[in-house]
Amino acid sequence: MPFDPNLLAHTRHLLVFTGAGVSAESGIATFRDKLDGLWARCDPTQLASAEGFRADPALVWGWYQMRRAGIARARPNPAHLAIAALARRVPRLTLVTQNVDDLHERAGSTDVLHLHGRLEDFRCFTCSRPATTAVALAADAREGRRSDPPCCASCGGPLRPGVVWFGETLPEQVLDQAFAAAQQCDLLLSVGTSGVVQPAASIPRLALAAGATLLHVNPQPVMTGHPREFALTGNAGKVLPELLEAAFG
Ligand code: BJW
Ligand code: ZN
Repeated sequence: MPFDPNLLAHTRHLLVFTGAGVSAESGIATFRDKLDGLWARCDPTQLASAEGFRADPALVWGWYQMRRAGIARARPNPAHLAIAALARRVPRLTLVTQNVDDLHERAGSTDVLHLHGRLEDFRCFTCSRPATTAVALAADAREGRRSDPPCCASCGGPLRPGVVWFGETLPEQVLDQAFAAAQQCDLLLSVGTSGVVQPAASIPRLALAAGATLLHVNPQPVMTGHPREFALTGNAGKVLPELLEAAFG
């Protein structure tokens, strides 16, 4: 059965749950895309881990600097803009993202719940103190080189990005707010995520279990077979503006 846009038009609490695919059309590689250059033989699950950082801090820091440079050059795409516009159309919208970029904010979304942290935050790998000075983006970052992390002003340890790596716990308050929204929403719009990384991937399942409808937007098949689950197959930058038009005219 196709998704009826009237359901969106009559939604009271919409939970938008995004993954790397929402930023793909801004030119940001998704997490499971093949890596280029120095990182072609690296596994992102190794790079995004404390073990990977401990083994080779300059490799991991260089990868993050390269991604930071790409995000600084990128612009929000029609999918980010459509999500920001949705907040003006429904009585209540909660935006939960797994992304560490700031493209939702730059599109005009507010109160974004970042489950996996943000690339622009830093803390010390050794003593965990947050770094108060902004980290400069080296001019060669976009070329993708190894790069030694800056040192902590308190203990001299290496700084690390304030993101959530594999094996680390998610920010508790953010996760609690996301789970609460999953249990309260009447529609969950899941955009551009493979839905394999836990505990984030349990959010759509939690919403279904609490009685919500689930709508996926993804060019790949992601349905699990639940009777209240729907999919719009395609790129978010095309599908979301069309969905808005169909629901609100
Ligand atoms: C488009 C598109 C377009 C493309 N339009 N769509 C239960 C079972 C098994 C394992 C675990 C479990 N619970 C926990 C684990 C372990 C682990 C885990 O889930 N592993 C799985 C891989 C199996 N989880 C953890 O370790 C988490 N921590 C934890 O559980 O702590 C508790 C604990 C601690 C200690 C001991 C024991 C327990 C932490 C997970 C942190 C994930 N972090 C990362 C890196 C963030 C920093 C960074 O960016 O560098 O987060 S990993 C990476 O995956 C990143 C993403 O946010 C996340 C999700 O990826 P996403 O967004 O779905 O991207 P892709 O690339 O997978 O998919 C893109 C999608 O877009 C695709 O579907 C495309 O088709 C689509 N697409 N173009 C629309 N134009
Ligand atoms: Zn320190």
